[in-house]
Parts: sequence; C-alpha cells; structure tokens
Amino acid sequence: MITIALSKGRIFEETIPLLRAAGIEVLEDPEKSRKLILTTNQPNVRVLVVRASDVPTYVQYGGADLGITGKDTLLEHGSHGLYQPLDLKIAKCRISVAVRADFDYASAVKQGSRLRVATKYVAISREFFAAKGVHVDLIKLYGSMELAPLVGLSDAIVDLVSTGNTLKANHLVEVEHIMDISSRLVVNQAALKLKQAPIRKIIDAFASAIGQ
Ligand code: PRT
Ligand code: MG
Repeated sequence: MITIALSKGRIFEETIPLLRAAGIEVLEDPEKSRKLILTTNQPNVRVLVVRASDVPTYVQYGGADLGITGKDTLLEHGSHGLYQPLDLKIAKCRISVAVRADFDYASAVKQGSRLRVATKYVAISREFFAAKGVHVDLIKLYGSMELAPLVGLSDAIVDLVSTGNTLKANHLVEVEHIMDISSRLVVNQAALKLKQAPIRKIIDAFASAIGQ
C-alpha cells in the first residue's frame, strides 16, 4: 500500500493533475466527504486528508509514505527524515512582512526600534530578522494574522501573500519579501527503500508532469 498525505483546499486541487499523470484518480471529494482516508482507482494507493501543517509529521513518522507540503510548512517544521525530491511549483505564494499603511517600517528599522511581529511562522521570522539585525518580539498566532496590527497587537506581521487582496482589504502594505514559496513532494526515507519501485514511479510521473 502507498499512502499519500494531502491537505484539503489549494494543495489538493493542484495535486489532482499530478496524481492523474501518475495514473491515480482520487475517488472521493474531500470537500464533500467526511472521510479522512480516500480511496483511489489504484487498489494499492490511498490518500490521507490532514491539516496542511501536519503533512510533514505524517510523512516523517511513516503514517504516510509521501506528502505534498508548502516550503513554509517545511521550514517551520524542519525536514528531518524527509527526502524532498521535487519542487512541484504548485500553491505558489511568497512570505512577506506587512505593516499598517500608516506605520513607518523603514524608520523603525533604521532607528533600531524593537518590533512586535505577529506570525504563524516563528522560525522563519526569527531567522529573517536576526539576519537583518532587527530586534523582534515574536507573537505566535495560528491564523488571521492580518488582524494583529489593526488592533495594536503587533507592529508587523509575517504571512503568506499571493494576490495581495487580503492585505489590501485590511489596509496593510508589504514592506519585505522574505522568500518565494511553493509546494514540495516529501517522501519518508524508510518507505523509499522498502517500496522503491512504486514510489519512484510516482516521483517520475510527477517530475515529467511538471517538465523536470
Ligand atoms: O487553513 P489551515 O489552518 O488548515 O492550514 P493552512 O492555512 O496551512 O492551509 P492552506 O491549505 O490554507 O495552505 C496550504 C499551503 O498553501 C500553505 O502552506 C502555502 O504553502 C500555500 N499557499 C499558497 C497559501 C497561499 N498561497 C495563500 N495565499 N497559503 C495561505 N494563503 C493565505 C495567506 O495566509 C493569507 O491569509 O491566503 C491569504 C492571502 O492571499 P491573497 O491572495 O489575498 O494574497
Ligand atoms: Mg489556510
């Protein structure tokens, strides 16, 4: 049995064509079904529906053989025990620093002020601001980061941006582009040895589907 961990939403949607290229059709819609283990047209392939931030954990501990996860999630989680053969170039976005339009970020940085930064991405933020020599107090949030500067919880946020519409709707502006993000295929290293042929087949099909 080959088990693939995916999260609902954008990663699932963008993975369907890749699975199809590997001859795998998921037989249930995770948005409609409450099932967490989905069957496919291949009797030896199944899909687990997990939280996006839990994909690396499932793959690391062998609950799934393969998974697809954002680089943001991998950087926060760490990639111990994970083989990362492919950047699938799906679910693309960037991770940025944003502030209220009326907050003078450049001056705050220049003056060496201590910044309060709200984010789900504590590890990425700590490393980014340390490299810039900016002192920060990091406030861990689990979602709706855009709210924090609006109510004075923080001076800045570090969050994912794709169209920029969410920032705009909340009167926030992007002041730093930390890095580009896309989703990666991750593979359990032990599974790769034990189930080499079927896993290689999936990796190769994904690679040719994305033109690599
Ligand atoms: O939602 P949940 O808490 O379960 O988990 P999650 O938010 O980690 O999962 P999901 O499915 O929302 O995101 C999975 C992965 O998709 C992320 O880890 C990223 O690698 C990738 N991705 C790509 C994005 C976006 N684009 C994105 N725009 N993830 C989130 N967003 C959010 C962003 O956080 C912000 O709130 O969309 C909003 C901004 O979008 P724009 O278009 O308004 O700029
Ligand atoms: Mg989300």
